[in-house]
Amino acid sequence: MSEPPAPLPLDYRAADLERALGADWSRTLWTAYRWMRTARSLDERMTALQRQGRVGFYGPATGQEAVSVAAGLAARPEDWVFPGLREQLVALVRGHPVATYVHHLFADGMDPALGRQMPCHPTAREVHYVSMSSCVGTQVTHAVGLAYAAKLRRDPAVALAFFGDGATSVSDFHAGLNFAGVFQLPVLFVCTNNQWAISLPVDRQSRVPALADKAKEYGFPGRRVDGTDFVATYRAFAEGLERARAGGGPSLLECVLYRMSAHSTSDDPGRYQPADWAQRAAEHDPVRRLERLLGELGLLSEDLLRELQRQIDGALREAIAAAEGTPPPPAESLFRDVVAAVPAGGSSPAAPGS
Ligand SMILES: Cc1ncc(C[n+]2csc(CCOP(=O)(O)OP(=O)(O)O)c2C)c(N)n1
Ligand SMILES: [Mg+2]
Repeated sequence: MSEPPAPLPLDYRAADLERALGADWSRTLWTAYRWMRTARSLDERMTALQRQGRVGFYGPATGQEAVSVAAGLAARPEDWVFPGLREQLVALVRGHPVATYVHHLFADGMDPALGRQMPCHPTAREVHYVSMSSCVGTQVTHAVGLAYAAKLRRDPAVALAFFGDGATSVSDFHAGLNFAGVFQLPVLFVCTNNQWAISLPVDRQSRVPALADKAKEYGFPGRRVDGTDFVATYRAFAEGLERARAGGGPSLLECVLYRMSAHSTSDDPGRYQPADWAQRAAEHDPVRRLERLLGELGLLSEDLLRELQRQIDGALREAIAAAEGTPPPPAESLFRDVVAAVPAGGSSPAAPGS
């Protein structure tokens, strides 16, 4: 696998930050940091709970937090989010309650999907966040379909289509980008290139080193951004969304980052990653990088950090206790939102052949 680039120093000055994030830049940075820390704590806690047998499955997004927070803060409420495998944080930043997400992870009676979806696949219609699909890449064409409808209806929504580096090898990626290019649709394609598709490194996925270059074939621009730099990533999202909103058509944003965790709780990366990968990836930790920047700007102290972590831990503890104290969905909820009238026989599906 090719050598990853060295992290660029985050040596932003106030004037750069104002240009990138707007006049309220210090509040934006602090909000971003709070969400990134929350996500990191969720990943640690849920991975531990899965190991204890208290949740069934979890897919961490450790190392990818800056991208989801940048998207969540840069997009407008009318935009629609079609996540890949690791963008649950976008829904939380857009206002889906963390406690509701935790109910979903426990698949209890307060889970909006009523336990009928795999854990870690939340759905949050109220914040225009579509349930993710474990089938790699299928959401790309769904996002394009929404963008086509938005254009026909003159609706100002932009569709954000997230996917991993591995998804650039599936046919839905190519069909989706081609259609969006031909019809100049309001879509921002976002590739979170964490350099792995489970055990397959990105250089076995594509001969082209920069995945952003694939956009050229479909007639629109692609750009690469350091996806561990919140400021640069936010700016890139703002520009891509603005272009789509103004009728400029689609673009592809490749966020280069480092998977700092296993693919999921069903994976053991020790079987295939180089021995020094974890250490190299940790040098690109987006949470530590933003923390350092906030410290240099005088916006973060040890005391503030301790207090923030105390609040996050408290909220998660409460949410987990509430979920574990909630009964499972009732059996008769099996058909809710599925059929208008529950068929005779109540909640039990008809026997085959009957
Ligand atoms: C169509 C399809 N093929 C294969 C799989 C098995 N699978 C699940 S995740 C994954 C890798 C995805 O890699 P990437 O797109 O880079 O996303 P990441 O997990 O790195 O976020 C594969 C091959 C699947 N779920 N769907
Ligand atoms: Mg990947």
